[in-house]
Amino acid sequence: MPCRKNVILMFLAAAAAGPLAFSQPVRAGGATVAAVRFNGDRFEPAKLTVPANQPFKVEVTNADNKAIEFESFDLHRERVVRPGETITVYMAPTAPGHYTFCDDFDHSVTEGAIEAR
Ligand SMILES: [Cu+2]
Repeated sequence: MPCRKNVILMFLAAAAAGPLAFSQPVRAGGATVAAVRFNGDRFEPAKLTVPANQPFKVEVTNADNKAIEFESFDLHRERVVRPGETITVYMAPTAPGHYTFCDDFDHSVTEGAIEAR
């Protein structure tokens, strides 16, 4: 259970990241939430940064008019996201590293990545 001090330190760390702050995850209800949006041909942002060794959630919004399958082979998750839908994918505590995700329905879509650190 994280204490308030850790939450404040996380916000300070996010603020210190400066221009990258827009892609920093939000911590709500004890778990980090990182949001990504599929806009028709790519995921935005292309890279999500989350804290290592802590559970986190990825909110995936599909802003396109066709279904996608949000898939991370690295993190063992796959979820269909219908047009206009936002889903939440729960992730287990993850070792520091770089983990890719893709649209498993369309491999021409540029892969995104989750950076745990
Ligand atoms: Cu799949």
